[in-house]
Amino acid sequence: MTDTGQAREAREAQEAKEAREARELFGARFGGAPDGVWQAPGRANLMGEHTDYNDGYVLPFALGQGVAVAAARSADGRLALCSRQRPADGAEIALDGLAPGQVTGWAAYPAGVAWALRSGGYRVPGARIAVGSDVPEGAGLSSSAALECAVALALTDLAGLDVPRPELAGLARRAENDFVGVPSGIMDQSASLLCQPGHALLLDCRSLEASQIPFDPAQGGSRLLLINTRARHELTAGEYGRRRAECARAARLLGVPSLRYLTDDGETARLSDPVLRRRARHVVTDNARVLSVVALLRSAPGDAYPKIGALLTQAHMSLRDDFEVSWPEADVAVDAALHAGALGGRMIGGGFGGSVLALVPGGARDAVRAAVSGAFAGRSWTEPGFLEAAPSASARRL
Ligand code: GAF
Repeated sequence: MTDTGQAREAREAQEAKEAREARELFGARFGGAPDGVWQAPGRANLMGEHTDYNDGYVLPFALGQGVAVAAARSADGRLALCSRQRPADGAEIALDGLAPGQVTGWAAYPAGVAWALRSGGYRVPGARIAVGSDVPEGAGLSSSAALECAVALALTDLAGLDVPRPELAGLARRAENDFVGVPSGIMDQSASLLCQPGHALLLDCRSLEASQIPFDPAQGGSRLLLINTRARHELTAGEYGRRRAECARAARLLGVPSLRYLTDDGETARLSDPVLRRRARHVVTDNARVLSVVALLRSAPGDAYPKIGALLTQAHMSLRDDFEVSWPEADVAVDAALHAGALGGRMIGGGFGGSVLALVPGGARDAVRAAVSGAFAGRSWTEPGFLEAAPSASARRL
């Protein structure tokens, strides 16, 4: 069997296991069988970081790993929640009168989704929901958005509502922004709800136009290696919000509605504050890198990977030096991967912890893993985690 065939089989087996575990948890906690099981994937982002809330471009792809929810409609107008990852932390929430600030912890994400759907005019019912996940938490792979999207799909399906996916992504984001209080952009929810297998999703975050870009590194002999640096990523921490505010200020000073309107990084020279200048330069150059990667994938998919690798490494330097959201473990992982033969690599997600994405020629995979592990061991850091990623399907009923 080919590598791709093996990967597909492994993914299907994993998916069946997730569905089974979610059903079992549902039975153990609530009794009986759920009405269905829904799964939504985590994501990695090929290019375009901190560009979404600047109205720019992003190019994420869905992971095979995701959040599975086993759910059943209930008539009592309440959301009953339990999680395999947090067995001691169940919740029961009355939906009528639900408002931001009333629910904390992980339950705020599903509760926020119900709240956002109802605020958007979708009369979703009470439900019993059992949650399981194989997205590593705190790894910057969007486990929160996956949870939101799985719940959004489950609740709307249970209510017999057919909400267009881009709108559902917006409502899931609203849950995160306005209910949980995390000021994220639209990338993660869009990736979880709109990606297709074998493709990356080009999303124009100004118009919300989404295009599927064929993306299959295995065909070009390369692999996508995700390196979990084990430094935990927390978006609620203040730096993400600070970067957003800096970008908004830079745009205001430059007299544009958002940094997306700048297409030439020379224009950032008009900013006298060196910090704002660097922030703006990252956004402008990263938007351009997204478009370059898309052009490479469209014109020469087989030969594109060495060039895409170089762009990944450039993006890492920009995130490290201009946007200043990288962290020591990510910098060491990128350097070690490059020395061991990776075509390129960069931190992904919001930063200050989480994962690195390395593009690796098939033959160098083991050397790259050994080099990164060795570099971490040499610094007495926790052993990194490795995950081979394949652009996968978006959220669905299993
Ligand atoms: C996090 C956010 F949730 C996204 O919206 C995006 O801004 C990303 O950080 C950085 O590109 O994942």
